[in-house]
Parts: sequence; structure tokens; C-alpha cells
Amino acid sequence: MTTQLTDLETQLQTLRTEAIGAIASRENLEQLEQLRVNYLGKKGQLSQILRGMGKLDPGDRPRIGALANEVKEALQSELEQRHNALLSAQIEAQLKAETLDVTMPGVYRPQGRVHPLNEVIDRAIDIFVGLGYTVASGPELESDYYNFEALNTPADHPARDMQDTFYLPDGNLLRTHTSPVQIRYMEKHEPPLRIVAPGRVYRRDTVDATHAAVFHQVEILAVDKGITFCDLKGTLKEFVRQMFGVDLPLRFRPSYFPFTEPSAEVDVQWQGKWLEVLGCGSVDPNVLKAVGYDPEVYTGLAAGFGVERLAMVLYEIDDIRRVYSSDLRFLQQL
Ligand code: 2NL
Repeated sequence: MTTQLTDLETQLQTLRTEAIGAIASRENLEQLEQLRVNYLGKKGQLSQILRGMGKLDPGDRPRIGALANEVKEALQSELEQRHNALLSAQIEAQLKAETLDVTMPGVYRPQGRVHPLNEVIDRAIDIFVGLGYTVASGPELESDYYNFEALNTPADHPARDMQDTFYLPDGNLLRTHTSPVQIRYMEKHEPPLRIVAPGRVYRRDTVDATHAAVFHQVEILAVDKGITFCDLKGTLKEFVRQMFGVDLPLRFRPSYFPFTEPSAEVDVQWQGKWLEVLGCGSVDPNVLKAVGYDPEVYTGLAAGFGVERLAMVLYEIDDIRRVYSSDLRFLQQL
């Protein structure tokens, strides 16, 4: 009996000392919870010790019971204190990790923009779409037929010269204008039609301040019964008004293109100077015939402009090579 009693007392004291040390050394809440279960849980060490109580002398029970309670309370209190300390530390660490320094410099995100050439193309398309035109496109690699023959451009015409056109060994070529797009469209559609054909074109030019070997063109074509040169003038006047944002004086100078008759070049008066911006004319009857239209029934208007040229006028660029330089310091100024 006496040994059992001393045993229990010693066990309880040892448990208390050990547990207090263990609680103080736990570094996180999970470890602490494991410890609580280990000491105070249903199958924990304290319960195991107390199971020995039944064998005690009834007279000793109250003292041992009191000690057991004292140990239990001491452990509960230690666990609670450690729990609170660890919880505060955890919150503290989380707050520190999530601190947002509003004085830190921002991250630089470069802002892209539409290239001036695409801006001119997009605006021109918008204007013609507003006038009822439909966008058409086609191949850049063309046959002699679509680029020249169907456009009333005879075999001995200077534009067909090797000096002016990029030919492939097989006789095909890189289109010199977007007109072949319109020939292909007319072959597949019946009038009335109104199309706008933007795109890349190629000429075998020596590159200088005003010439590039690859450039862009926007052409328009309308075919219907009763279309006159007057419709052409009105259309181009409206185009220039919207493109320049003001009603500028226009000048139609007689000119020549194989695919239009009569033909004209259009100048706008801009900042005191006459600047050539467009070529145009009434569609040559031979072109209508080539696509199977009856020129006695239908007439057409057509016009074309070089995008680079118009961009140079609108943005006051003096050298075409700058437009292609990809020098953002320059392009961002436009
Ligand atoms: C210019 C002048 C022009 C056309 C393009 C055209 C197309 C067909 C029939 C008749 Cl399918 N004409 N296109 C007509 C006149 C002038 O372009 O200076 N371009 C840069």
C-alpha cells in the first residue's frame, strides 16, 4: 500500500515536471495539441496514472486526488499560456509576411500602341466601311494575268518591266498593287459592289527617302449602273474630309492609269502646299470586260493611295525609312 502511494505521488510529480518542460519547448500549435492529447487526453498519461487510484487505500485517495487535480490544472494552465503565446507569434509572423509596402516603386509595364501605318489603314477602312464598302483581300504572290493583263496593262507597258516588278523564276510575281484583289472579287460577284482592298505591295524601287520596295496600298472600287466621275469626286472629298479632320481644298489633275479612263491624280491643299495623295478614275471598259461585266450596262469608280505616303503627310514624317525603323523613340512621337 505505502509503496503504491509513493509511486503514484512520484509519478504525478514527475509527470508535472516533464510536461511543463515539454510544453515550454513546443514550437507550434500542432505539436502543442499532440502534447495535450498525450498528457490530458482520455488515453493520456494522467488518465493512466489515475487508473491506479482504485487500488489505493481509501484514506489516501483524497490527497492523491487533490494532487492529481493540481497537476491537471497546472498542465492545463501551462498549455493555455503556451497556446496563446504560439498563436500570437503565428499571427505576428503572418502579419509581417503579408505587409504591403505602399512606398515601393511600381512595376514598369510598357504600353503598346498601333503602328502609324496600321492606324492610317484602319482609319481608311473605317471611313469606307461607313460609306458602304466591304473589305476584300487576296494573295501577295500573283500571276501576270491578275496583276497586269486583266487590268488592261499591255505586255509592253513599262510597269511590267523587270526593273519595276519582282518576278519569280516561274513567271509569277509579287503584286505591284492591290488591284488583283478586286479583279478576283469581281470574278466571283455580280454588281452592284463596293469594296476596299488594303494590303502589302511590292515594287522594285531603289530605296530612298520616299521609296520602299515593300509598301502598303488601299484601293477602292465601286461598280454599278450609272456610277459617274461625279460619284468618284464626292466619295474622295468625303474620304479626305474624314481623314484630315477638315474640309480641305481638292485638285483633280488629269493623269493616266491603264485600268481607268479618264484618270486623275488628287492633290490636297495642306498647310499652304498642294500634296498628291491619291490616284483615281472611272474603271476602263476593258477591265469590266475582262471580268465578264457588260460595260454598256455597268460603270465603275476606282481609287488608290499609298499608305506610307499619306502617313508621311498626316504625321509630317520626312523620310519613309523612319516609318520602318522600329525606333520606338521616333514612333512614339507620332
Ligand atoms: C495610286 C493609284 C489607283 C486604281 C488604283 C483600280 C482597280 C481596278 C480597276 C480600276 Cl480593279 N482601277 N485601281 C485606279 C486608279 C488609281 O491607284 O496612286 N495608287 C497608289
